[in-house]
Amino acid sequence: MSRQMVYVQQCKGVNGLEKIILREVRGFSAEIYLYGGQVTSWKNELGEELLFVSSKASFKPPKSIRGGIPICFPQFSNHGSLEQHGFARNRFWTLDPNPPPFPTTSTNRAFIDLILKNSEDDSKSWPHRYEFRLRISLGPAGDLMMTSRIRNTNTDGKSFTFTFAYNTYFYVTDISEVRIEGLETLDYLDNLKNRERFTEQGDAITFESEVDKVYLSTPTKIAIIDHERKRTFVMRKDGLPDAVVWNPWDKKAKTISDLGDGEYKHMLCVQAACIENPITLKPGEEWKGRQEISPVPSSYCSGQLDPRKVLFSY
Ligand code: TA6
Repeated sequence: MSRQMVYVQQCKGVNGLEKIILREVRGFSAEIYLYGGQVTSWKNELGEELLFVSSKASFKPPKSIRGGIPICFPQFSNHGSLEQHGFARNRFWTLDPNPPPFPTTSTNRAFIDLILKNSEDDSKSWPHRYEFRLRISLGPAGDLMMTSRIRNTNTDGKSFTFTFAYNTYFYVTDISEVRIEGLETLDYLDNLKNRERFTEQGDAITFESEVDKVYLSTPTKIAIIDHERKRTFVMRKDGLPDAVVWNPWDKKAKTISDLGDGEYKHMLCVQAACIENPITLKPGEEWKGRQEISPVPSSYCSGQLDPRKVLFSY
C-alpha cells in the first residue's frame, strides 16, 4: 500500500511550543514555530540543514529564537522607539483559518498561512490596528517562499509607518570562505559607524571581521556562495529594496548570550528588508513584501544561470 505524502503537519517542538512541518516529495522540508511566526529549519533533499540556529537558542518566550528567519516588524533594529527589531518575532502567531485569495499560479502543496494582529499590550507602544498575514511555502525544488501582507485596519483614520526585515540566518560552512554577489558597488549604511553612508568598493563581498551593513536600493537577486560546501543560496525579493548583511565575528559574538562559542563562523545573516524608506499605510491599505530563497550547486554563477534551470538541468 502506498503511503500518503503529508505536506503539512502540526506538532510540538522544543519546550512544547507549537510548530508546523512542511515537506515536499523530493525530501525538502521546513519547520515553522507559531512563536515568532519563525522558520527555524529548512533542509534540502539530503536532509542537510540550510539555516543556522544557535545551539544556545532559548525557545523560551519572551526571548526571540536566535537563528532561522525571525521577522522584524514594525521596526528594524533600534531605528525607532520600540524594542530591538520590533515585537513580531516574540509574539504567538496563529494559523490563518481564512486567508484572502492569494494571487499566484503556484501549485505548491506545502504551505501555511499565519496571522498576527494587534494586541492590547502592544497598543501601548504602537497604538495601531493591523493584520499581518504571512504565507510560508516550500516549492517542489526546495525553494522557500515567504510573503508578508500587512494591512492597516485602524478605525481612527490614522496611518502608520513601519520598517521590516526577513532576518535570514544562512548556515555556512566557514564564513571566511563565503562570498556575496549582487551588492558590490552599492551604497550602504554602516551600523558599526553610526549608520554613516559609504559606497561598497571592489568585487564580491567577503568576510574577515565584524560586518553590520544596510545596503540600499539593492537588486532583486542576491547570491550567497558557500565555497567550501559548493553551494549557493539565491535570494530573490520583491517590495524589499534594502539588504542587511550581518556577522558579529568573534568579539561581538562573545557578548551575545544565546550564541555558542565559535558559532559565528557558521552563520551569515542576509536580510531582505525595507529600512531606508519606511512604509506608510493609510487605513485600508496593504503592503506586500516577498522573499524567495533557493539552494543551488555552486556551479551556478549569479546573473548567468537561472537556479531553477540548474536544479532541473534543462
Ligand atoms: O541585523 C542587524 C542587527 O541589527 C545587528 O546590529 C545585530 O544587533 C543583529 O541585528 C542582531 O540583533 P538581535 O536583537 O537579534 O540580537
